[in-house]
Amino acid sequence: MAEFFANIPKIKYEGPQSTNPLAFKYYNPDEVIGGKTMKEQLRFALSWWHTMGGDGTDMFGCGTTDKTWGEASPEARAKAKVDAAFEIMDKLSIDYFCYHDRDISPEYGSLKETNEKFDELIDYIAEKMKADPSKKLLWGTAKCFDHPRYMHGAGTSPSADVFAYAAAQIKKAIDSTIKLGGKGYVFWGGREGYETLLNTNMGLELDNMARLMKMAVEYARSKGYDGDFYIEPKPKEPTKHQYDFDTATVIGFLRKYGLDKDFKMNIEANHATLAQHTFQHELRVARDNGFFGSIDANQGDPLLGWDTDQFPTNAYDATLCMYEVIKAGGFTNGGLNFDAKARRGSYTLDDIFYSYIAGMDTFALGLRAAYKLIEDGRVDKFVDDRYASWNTGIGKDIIDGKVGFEELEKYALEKGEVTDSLTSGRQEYLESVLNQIMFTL
Ligand code: XUL
Ligand code: CO
Repeated sequence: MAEFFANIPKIKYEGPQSTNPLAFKYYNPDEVIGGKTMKEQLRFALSWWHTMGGDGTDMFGCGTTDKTWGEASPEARAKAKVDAAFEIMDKLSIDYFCYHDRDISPEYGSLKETNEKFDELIDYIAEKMKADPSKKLLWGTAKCFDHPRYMHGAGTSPSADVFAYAAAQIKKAIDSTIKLGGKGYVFWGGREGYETLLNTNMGLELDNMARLMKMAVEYARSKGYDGDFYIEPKPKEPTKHQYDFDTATVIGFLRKYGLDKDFKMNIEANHATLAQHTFQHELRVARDNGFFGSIDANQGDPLLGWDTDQFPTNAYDATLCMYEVIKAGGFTNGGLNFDAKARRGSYTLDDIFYSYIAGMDTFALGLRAAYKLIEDGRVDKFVDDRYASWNTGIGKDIIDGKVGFEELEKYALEKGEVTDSLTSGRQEYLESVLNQIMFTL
């Protein structure tokens, strides 16, 4: 089989002093941190759409990277993509991958033909996985937002025919996920939202979105699927308003429709910032409510208001992310999927390796720093102490449900002014502790 990256060696860990651009400085896959190897803790995944298909095309110009993998026909190209993907994963020591159905194999003349060709490719991937069992599917999904039929949405389309078509497509994508042993299935509502309420029955659209998800769960469970379903929140883009706005909104939706036992969150950093939240905020909301699942690791640009899907290089954000992941008990079925693409100007195929190394090292750094932050204990202790008034006395009585408004009024009248009960928030001090941890790793 042709080697696509003959000039790229298997990427090794050389440590923080290394200046070799094709080496890991922080990611040492088999090093044990917090009782597990870094590989087990981080569960890195390759995103098929960006890495194997994304060629730099944007609204202002054509692609800058050749992602044809040397093949002109769609069938041969799809197969070459599989070979190239497995070579990339092998050279980077990435164990997982994620895909949309159409990333694996494009649409052909009819759904029947599309499905047949898709099945062939899934069989081919299954063979490759058999030959190298270290490679696993993190999650699958269906691309129900690309084709013109989905211009008004898929599950939220005003057309019942489109809903049915989407259901058929999702059924097939679930079948493929099960076949490849995936333990995750993602719903990112590509066009599940609206442009104007003047033409939109929002109530019906949300009910229908829930109906589609319920059918997906019933179908997958009937086929023995015991993995997780994820919703990936995003507030806008492509539609003006996306229904899965942010984690809190999605949790409300899942609880309303009784989907909360089957679904967790797939949180993407750049989607968090588009919703005017920090990445850590979204993870915290998920963790506190028992919905932490998986992560799309990337970052946006604070000066731009769209989804730039940059490779994550902000070590502070990665540290606070991994802090939340550790506090959530680590990944179970989820992982860190690089839903990220090299900038249009980083156009060589070798840039795939430079950008993954950058992203993987950033999260390895984040993992190391997060454990250090927890072991150091100053931040956690500060937070515990800040809320100490809830452990005894009136605070405990409130938590235990022993007092109501009458008792609290009596307490306040007797106590008098309470400003003296407060302590400083010490934000600057805590930020300096984080700096100290980051720079003395
Ligand atoms: C789009 C996005 C998607 C999902 C999968 O912003 O993040 O690629 O991750 O559909
Ligand atoms: Co994503």
